[in-house]
Amino acid sequence: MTMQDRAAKRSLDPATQQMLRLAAERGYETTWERLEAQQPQCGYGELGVCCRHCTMGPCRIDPFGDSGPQKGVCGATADTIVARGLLRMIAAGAAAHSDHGRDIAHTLLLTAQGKGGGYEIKDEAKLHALAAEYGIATEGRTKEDIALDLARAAYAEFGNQEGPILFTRRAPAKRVALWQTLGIEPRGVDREIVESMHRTHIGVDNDPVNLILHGLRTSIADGWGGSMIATELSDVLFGTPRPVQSQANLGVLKDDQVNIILHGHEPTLSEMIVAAAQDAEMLALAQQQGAAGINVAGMCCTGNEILMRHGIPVAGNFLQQELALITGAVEAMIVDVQCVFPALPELAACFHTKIISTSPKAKFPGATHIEFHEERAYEIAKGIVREAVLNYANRKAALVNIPRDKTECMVGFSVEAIVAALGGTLDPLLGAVKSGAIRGIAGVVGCNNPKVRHDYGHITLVKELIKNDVLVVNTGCNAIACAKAGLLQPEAAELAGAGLQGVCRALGIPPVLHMGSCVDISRILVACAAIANALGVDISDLPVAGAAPEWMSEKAVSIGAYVVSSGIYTVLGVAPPVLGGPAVTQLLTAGAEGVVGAMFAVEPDPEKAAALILQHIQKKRAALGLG
Ligand code: SF4
Ligand code: MSK
Repeated sequence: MTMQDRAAKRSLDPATQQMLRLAAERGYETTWERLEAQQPQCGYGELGVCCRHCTMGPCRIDPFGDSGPQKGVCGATADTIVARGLLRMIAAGAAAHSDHGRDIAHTLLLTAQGKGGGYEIKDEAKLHALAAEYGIATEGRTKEDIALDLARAAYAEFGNQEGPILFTRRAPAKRVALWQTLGIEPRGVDREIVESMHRTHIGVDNDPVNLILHGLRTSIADGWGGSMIATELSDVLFGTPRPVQSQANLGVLKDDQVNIILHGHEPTLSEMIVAAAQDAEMLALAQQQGAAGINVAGMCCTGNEILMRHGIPVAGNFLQQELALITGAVEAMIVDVQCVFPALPELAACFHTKIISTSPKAKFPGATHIEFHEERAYEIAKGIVREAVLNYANRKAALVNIPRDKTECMVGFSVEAIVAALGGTLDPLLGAVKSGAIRGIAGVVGCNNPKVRHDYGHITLVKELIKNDVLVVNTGCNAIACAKAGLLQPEAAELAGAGLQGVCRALGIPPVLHMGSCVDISRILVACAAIANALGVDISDLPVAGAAPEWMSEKAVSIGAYVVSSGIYTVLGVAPPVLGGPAVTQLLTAGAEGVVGAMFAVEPDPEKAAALILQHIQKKRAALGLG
């Protein structure tokens, strides 16, 4: 296979293909080579039938049943092992999102106490709305006093023993009642995660159904708890996103400027870096170093956070993190937590690029560690930017290869922004759904995965959906894929069916609405709840669906679980490690429908995935009498 063909097989994105060809030419190792080196990957692991929860193991179950053990040493069956493994994945994913939410609550607390090193409360209207939801008095109080009570109340949601988690009350009453009947209404965020670990210890919960039900409860604590707290309090601190124009792909890096890439997830650090990069002192220093300016670009979800709020361009999604380094034009890649390859420092050593880790929770051997503390946020951010600026002089011109590809995008569709675009009420959207101009709404989210052709699953599925008049809302790496492919521009309406096209043209919006980072899938839940409440039905009655065509992380497992728990049919492009447990597989892909009103499907072909979603939307429309 030629280098060209190989690169095209790995990615749909031209900038990525260009960098992959360069990597092959120069012998830089990327995730794709490491995936190949891992072949064949463990079949037991793939099916989820291995367990090392105790030292009587590790145990694995023969999936074919004729040549190996059918039970672990303790007697655990394949379904028990699979269910325990899945529950631990959900717990890890929920922990990641929720710890992010806790950090934002902590930042709000410090800010309210006057100890936030440069943060301020940017959205007072949202602060007041949330205070009202929590029953916090606002009359005659300063925003700091209100924020202090709000931060404390949100903080308490993590350690609460009895619940309910307040934001679960945003779900339609029927949904909440169903969760209560099933015994899966979450109590405190941390409690459900801890209980997941307890239940999956040897000799505790061995009933696959009981384990999966707790997985749903833990995931609800993420989606309607930790993640939603992260989103809402980020809006209070940093502002609720409104539509803004920007650009996406590696072409946003600049030849003649200091390039800083912000990679990871939490907006606390990235917000301050964005501010510090505009500091006159830093700009003067950059000039002294011979640079025309300081160019900040995002990557993955921290990229989405600053893209949505400031229009800071995004350099790429998950699988482009190494390729950004291969441009040779990055002075510093600043990382915090989640989705950051441990491989980065070794690759960065081939260039002048500094990998700067900042979180006490995430250190990377080979990286420069400059620990970030909210109390001294601006001062530390300036120190980090200084490191990057001073590194500009070390750039090796001969190694610089910045692809030209960059695409215009319109982003920033928070629920508030969507309602504003609709003229202040959901009615035009409901009208369009009822008339059939919009057949339904699909949330397409999630990662990249080198097992799937990069961006192909995302773009093919989204194009197919909008062509069939399904409005797409997205977050995470799907949103970045769509930005690069030009689907986040109002002009992309021409790719939509006549009905959706008409709605987009009338409102001046793209057919694919960027709603934010991974934790912002909570915005999609809020939107679904609002639509269901307006129609007087449950979320599971709506013509809506979810999809994650290229997912890879444990966070995505938790997301999938809370989306299904919320009543939304979800199609996965990559199979989770459950297929070795027939009862668990049956429960997730069929039985769940009768329990929570929604289920999973696994479909690697994005065109077939679109067909499944369209079929589902049609079924729901018919049940609502919408035809
Ligand atoms: Fe094996 Fe059971 Fe121990 Fe798992 S918990 S390693 S199945 S003995
Ligand atoms: S960054 S979790 S690769 S979407 Fe949120 Fe992208 Fe998935 Fe990370």
